[in-house]
Amino acid sequence: MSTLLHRVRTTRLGFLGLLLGLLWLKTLFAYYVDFDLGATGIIQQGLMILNPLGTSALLLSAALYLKKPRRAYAVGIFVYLLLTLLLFANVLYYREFSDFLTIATMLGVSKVSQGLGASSLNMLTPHDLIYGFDIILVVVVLLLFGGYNIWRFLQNAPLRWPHFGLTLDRRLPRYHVPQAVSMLAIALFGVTMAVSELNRPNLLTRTFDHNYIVKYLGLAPFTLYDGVKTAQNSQVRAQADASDMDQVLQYTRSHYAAPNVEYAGSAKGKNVIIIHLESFQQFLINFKVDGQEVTPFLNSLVKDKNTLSFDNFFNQVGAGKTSDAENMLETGTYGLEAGSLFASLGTDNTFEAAPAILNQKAGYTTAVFHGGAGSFWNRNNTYKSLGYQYFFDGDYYAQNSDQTTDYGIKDKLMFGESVKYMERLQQPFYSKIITTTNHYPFYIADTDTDFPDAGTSDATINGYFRTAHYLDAALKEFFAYLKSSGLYKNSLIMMYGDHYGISNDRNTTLAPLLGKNAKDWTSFDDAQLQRVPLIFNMDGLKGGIKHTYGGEIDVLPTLMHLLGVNSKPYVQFGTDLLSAQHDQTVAFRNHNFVTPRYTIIGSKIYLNQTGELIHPNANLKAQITQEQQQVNQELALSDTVASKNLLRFYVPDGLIPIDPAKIDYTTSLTTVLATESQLGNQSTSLYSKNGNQSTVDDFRTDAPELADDRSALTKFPKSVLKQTPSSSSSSAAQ
Ligand code: GP9
Ligand code: MN
Repeated sequence: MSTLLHRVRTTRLGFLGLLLGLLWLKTLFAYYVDFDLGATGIIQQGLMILNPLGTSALLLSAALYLKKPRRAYAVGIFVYLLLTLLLFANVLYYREFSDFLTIATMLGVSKVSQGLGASSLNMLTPHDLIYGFDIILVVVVLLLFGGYNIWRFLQNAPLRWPHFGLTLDRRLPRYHVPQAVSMLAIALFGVTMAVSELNRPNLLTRTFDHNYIVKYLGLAPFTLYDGVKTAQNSQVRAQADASDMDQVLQYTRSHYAAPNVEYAGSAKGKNVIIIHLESFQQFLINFKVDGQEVTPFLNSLVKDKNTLSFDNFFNQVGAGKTSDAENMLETGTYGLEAGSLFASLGTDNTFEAAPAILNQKAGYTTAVFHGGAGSFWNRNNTYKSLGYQYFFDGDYYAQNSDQTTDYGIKDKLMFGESVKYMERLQQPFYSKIITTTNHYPFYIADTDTDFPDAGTSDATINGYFRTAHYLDAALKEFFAYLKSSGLYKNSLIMMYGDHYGISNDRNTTLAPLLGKNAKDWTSFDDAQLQRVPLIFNMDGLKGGIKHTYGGEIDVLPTLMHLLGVNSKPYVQFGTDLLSAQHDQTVAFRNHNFVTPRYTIIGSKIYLNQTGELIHPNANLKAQITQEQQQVNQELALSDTVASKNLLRFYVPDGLIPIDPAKIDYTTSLTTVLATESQLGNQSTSLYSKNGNQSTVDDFRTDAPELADDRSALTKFPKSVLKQTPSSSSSSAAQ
């Protein structure tokens, strides 16, 4: 021990080692006490414990290369102070925003950047002393000695400066020691990177969650990575100007499809309840395992005379998966070629999104319900940019470990617990419920479903039918609630599958269940499986199963026209599925595409009817080339809109640009309740209309978790009740 202390006091390496140790401890303290990183399992815990070491050691090792001892120590101390400051600034920021500081926020250029305002300082807690105790100690001692020296100076006595027993190590570190230390640090960082990639593939390319990057790689790498991205983005943006919109508008205006009079406005003034069916593919509809329907409820719903559905409707997501689907549905623009638009541009881009348009043009209250971490896919920021007034994320739901799967609380509980919030929204509302149980790895306990195992060699496929069956049962319970509470008659319910659940590499195992031979399986078959459901249900809606070809990009104009809202002024790349002018070419994010007759994969052309690979004559070839060009143009224009943030230059139809900084999701509940009580008997919430009585009792469920104790359905979690509503968001609600 004493030799260790001696080393710290007399050698550079020892001193830097002390700084590294202190940084490590402080960071771990922050990880466990202040940040809610949600590390589960030994690998994640291990990575989280190790990740502060590599980068800190690498940065501190810079001090080993300097010849001049004073400079070397100064650099070490500078790096130490900088990393401590970064950590502490993040601790304060996280307390307020449940997110990490981005470079844009630090520079004050981000739209949500209040940065570290006075309110962050109000949030200081006594344990924050941990982050600065060493610095404070050094400063206090120096000050004391300063006073002591002034006194000695007056006495004419020689001055004494405290040196804490520290002697500057004037020797250069031994040959290759600096290099060895840096290499070791890099190796350590490399190991955390590699293990992270194994545990969470595409961590950086998907950047779906700031929490994840910090949990796996650490705070400094997050800041650096974010800085590089910000620099790239701002370079592209700086070159953009309003004239870049011309080409875009030329395309979207000429591509516009007018509403179908049979449907236009048929859902005018109704609530919109969107149900996001996680990983749900169209082939599940009417599919049987062991003679049992996987989705009996949806099967019957599709046959209902009030249901309009599409069976040639495709998902068009890229690497942003769920977030890409949400982006297309909310904005009518495509996701990005690489990564997730929500994650990389969602915080700062300007959007013309459904929540903002419906709120401003048709008086809708807008809200999302999602029983998982709000930061996933950067929803906590992007939803603000889209104009969502309220976001009921995982904090608003009971989160006992037996009630959740990997991505959020189980669907039956999710629907049940959402009711107590939904009934308090002013009507009409535009709302979205994100289900999560039917997500890879598709696990559901026997206590939650008795659906049979499909018996293939792939547990993922077998699980998929069980979780889909569970989701179907949850939908049935929710629909029953909608009907008995009376909400049904004022609402349009829209359901969509976001993307595949069974990935292409598993499709050959699935093939026999679909009546196909695994040997004959081609990329044509993979493409056909990208169909997902799109279902509208409403009392009095003109029902039917439409065979029109279309994709997620087409939903927004379709929905807006059903609601009687003009879509023409907005930049949307899809067209109304019900319109006679609807464009039936479905572009995939990788530029492949499907038309009612052909499926084009790279240079291959398949005939849809037979799945045959065909060799086109000159005529067909020219036609397909032209269609390919249009697909490429549409994707490229959408990418330009996103990467250059072009919608900031284009304010259509008097749409008031959203100020995300005015939206605060920690007060979603309290603001909704305050609005309801301010409006008094003008309030249009279901709760008010029901004579200020909750309709929660109308929700019936066989969820075992709620069999003996239904309190989660009625009680608001304490933490979400104590937030005081901000005046800005309560006025936005009206
Ligand atoms: C989590 C859920 C999953 O919130 O939306 O996203 P995915 O992995 O499907 O993209
Ligand atoms: Mn998904």
